[in-house]
Amino acid sequence: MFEKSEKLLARAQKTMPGGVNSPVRAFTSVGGTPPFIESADGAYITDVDGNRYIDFVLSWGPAIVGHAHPEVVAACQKAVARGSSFGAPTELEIELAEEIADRAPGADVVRLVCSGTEACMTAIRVARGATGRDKIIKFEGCYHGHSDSFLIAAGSGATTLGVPNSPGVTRGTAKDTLLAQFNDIASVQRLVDDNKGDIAAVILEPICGNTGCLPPQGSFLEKLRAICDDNGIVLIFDEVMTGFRVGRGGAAQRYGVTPDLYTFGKVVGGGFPLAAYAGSDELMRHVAPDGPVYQAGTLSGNPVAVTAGLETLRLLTADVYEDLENTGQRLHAGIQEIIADGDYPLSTHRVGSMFSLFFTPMPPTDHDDVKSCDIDRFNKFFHAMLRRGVYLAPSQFEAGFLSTAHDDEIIDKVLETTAEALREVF
Ligand code: KE4
Repeated sequence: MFEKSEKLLARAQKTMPGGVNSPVRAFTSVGGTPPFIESADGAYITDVDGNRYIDFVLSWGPAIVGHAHPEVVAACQKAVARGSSFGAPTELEIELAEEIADRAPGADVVRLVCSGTEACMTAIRVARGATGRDKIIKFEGCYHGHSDSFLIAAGSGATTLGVPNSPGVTRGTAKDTLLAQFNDIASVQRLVDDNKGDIAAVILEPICGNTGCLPPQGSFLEKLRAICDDNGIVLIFDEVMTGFRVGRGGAAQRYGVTPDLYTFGKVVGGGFPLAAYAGSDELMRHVAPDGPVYQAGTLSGNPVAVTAGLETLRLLTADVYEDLENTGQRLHAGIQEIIADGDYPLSTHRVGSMFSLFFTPMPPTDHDDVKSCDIDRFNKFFHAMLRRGVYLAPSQFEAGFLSTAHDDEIIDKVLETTAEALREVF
């Protein structure tokens, strides 16, 4: 089934770490050979061995209107024929900035960059520059890209001081990152009380997507907003995954809580290297050349990526979001029925068109809960689905995504396959 992929992996490993350009693609947590992909269309991807899969990774979120959407492809072909990058301002960038500002509440001023990592690392720089403070609070299980300030593991529980969780990250950097627990507002209040006047920002995924899909519980986001207001702390919503995915205005609009700064990625670039950070006029005017906080990028806002982002956002109408919601509901209800019928020790979370099936009976509320999942059985399920032509994220700690191309027929097929795969692994 994977002969050509196996050969390509052996060759790739000679010239690239793990044979991949991003670690999660190497299947290290689920084992086995990652299929090398040849092409994708709509809800499907096809590997070099000719295996065709229903895709729930969608390049980790961007392909919300399906792979190779004809209108996106045509627009990008025209754009690239006019030149791929000028290193100079273009009208297209204004149009995308205006589209983003029109959608996300409070995203009045926007800067386009090339990756979610770049957006997140700059957002905390803006917060530090604007407040003159050094420390940030992040949440265990939330991922904001690979810049040093975020590659921090939980230190000794008591102090919750961060420690580097990657060689190359200095203790000097780690000491300025404090760790709280998602959905545990008391863990945030303690850090704020213990670091009065030193915290520049709280950054979080308003809906976690990097420890599986974990929604905020109760009034967690409102309370976070209040703590930041009371203490002059910049609240940053990392909506790289949720932005324009869980609704037109992302999680901020869905939950009615407006952050001071946003980061966006994935959907906003339509599958091209494009991301953004955005926020209030007051905060964003700190960014060069208006202000002293420096950030720059050779390919920032390049016309081809901006075209893909614009075309994608313009396809995401209110009706389309309703369709995505209905598809998500159909999938979710079907899986919950399978769990009940089979009395499986499984649980689920879904927000709009992002979802997770957790190999633990109680729906998790934080990263520790997800760590208690039966990872071995998840891995067996992953491969049972892959062999049956369903491509899930290769980790229990990732979310699944739907696109406008995942129609009822595909959902019903996936539900059938899920029932079969669960019978096999339990
Ligand atoms: P990038 O630098 O990978 O474009 O974005 C980093 C990032 C920031 N914030 C959130 C909420 C994210 O989910 C991400 C990237 N997400 C992962 C998947 N969970 C990307 C996949 C990968 O690392 O290969």
